Amino acid sequence: MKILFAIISTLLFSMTSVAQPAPKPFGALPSDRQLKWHETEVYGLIHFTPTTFENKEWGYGDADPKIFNPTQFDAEKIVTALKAGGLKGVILVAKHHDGFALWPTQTTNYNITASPFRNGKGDLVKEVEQACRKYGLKFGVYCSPWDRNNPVYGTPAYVDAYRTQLKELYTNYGELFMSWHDGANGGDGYYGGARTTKKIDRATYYGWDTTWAITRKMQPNANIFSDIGWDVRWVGNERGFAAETSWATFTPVPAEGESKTVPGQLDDKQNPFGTRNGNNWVPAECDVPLRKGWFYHPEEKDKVKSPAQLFDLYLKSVGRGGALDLGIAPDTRGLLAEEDVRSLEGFGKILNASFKKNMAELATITSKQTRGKAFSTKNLVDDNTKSYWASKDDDHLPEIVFDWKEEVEFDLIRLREFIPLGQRIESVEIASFENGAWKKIATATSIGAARIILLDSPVKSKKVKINIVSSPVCVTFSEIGFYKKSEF
Ligand code: FUL
Repeated sequence: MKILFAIISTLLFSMTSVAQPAPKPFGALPSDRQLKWHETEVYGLIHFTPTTFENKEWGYGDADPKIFNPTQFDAEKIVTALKAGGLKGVILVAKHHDGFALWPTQTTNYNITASPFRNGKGDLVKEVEQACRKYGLKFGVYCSPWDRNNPVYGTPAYVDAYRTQLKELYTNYGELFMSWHDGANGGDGYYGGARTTKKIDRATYYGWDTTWAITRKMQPNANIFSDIGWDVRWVGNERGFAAETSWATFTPVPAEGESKTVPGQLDDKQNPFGTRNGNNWVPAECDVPLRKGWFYHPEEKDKVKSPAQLFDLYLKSVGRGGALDLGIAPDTRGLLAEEDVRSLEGFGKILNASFKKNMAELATITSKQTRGKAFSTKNLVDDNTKSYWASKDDDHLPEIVFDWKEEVEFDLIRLREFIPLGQRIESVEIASFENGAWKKIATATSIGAARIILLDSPVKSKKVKINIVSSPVCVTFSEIGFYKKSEF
């Protein structure tokens, strides 16, 4: 008996010890902070300052703080409307180019306490932050480096003040998921009454390395956004979409005649595409206003994007491995206009209904190249991005087959790689078995965190296969899903 027990345990031990280890990581990898950012997918960027009351896009920096008087401002109403739209985070423009700080900063008198808002005792950053915490949305800040109000803009004293502003924002508003730094820099402005033009040297003036070291230290989970990264890159347009092939890895290209890339000084033609085998993991954020402009303008009432347009942008941003950052513009009451609320709600409904049910859950899923039990095809449909299917080391071009008892109808296919091991797949092909033969229905490149394919028309099928066409290493998938797009 003892001997039998010993044999069995030796056998079991040798079986587990030969179990396949995880694939080796490939290329640049995401940090934990970036992995959390990928889960956010859609978030809002709120622009609301005296510029709203001036009906402008860029305040000159000379607006009287008294015009900032949103008598019905209600952060919870705004945040709940965003939540209904499926947004999972909010970035508040705490200071735009006009220099007006929405919190009681020590660095300038040009701030919320000089306005009638809450009788000069308000802190709008706090109100939005608290509403986000209450309704479970992540919170982040945008603090414009360009400041058209500050008299010392252009001197080292301003850079100190800017860093102090960031420190205040990093200290008093809990954990931030993003620190957003726009690229508009220097030019004409009020500058304390000088009404002049100030030019700065983008390469050296702000000392971004020093500033972002502060971000890392004080807010280690905040993703730093700028046109070059560090964590998240600008997609290269403000229309809300990435290129069809958009790699999460990126090596920024210096502007012509420059040897170094610094924010505001790069050749951004590469940004929509990323860089295959780039030096760092820097996925694209696709920013676009819900209306025409970033700020509210009453005359743009009929320029609110429809739920269908938003869903299209979702497919071209999140569905291309990036995120959608939607500009939200409260009106002078301090509320979202009715048409904005309706559109967000419609978008949220399409999202929810479209991705409610993964039809792959009903299929028998097989692959000859499965790496081992721990990497089973079951992991493709368990709704858990931490588990994944993987192929064996030598199987770079595996095939996965989905068999259904009953015919299914779908027009959306969502693929997710297990990105902690890198962006491995170069291209895939998807085919449906029809009348005794495989018929190609889709191809895709650059999978990464998510690749969503919308077919030209719905496919009805009982058998579908996905095969990798090109990959330099064995591959992983944390999800494969088949869905039917819902109409609004
Ligand atoms: C740009 C700014 O110039 C716009 O006003 C807006 O804030 C947009 C999101 O970023 O750099």
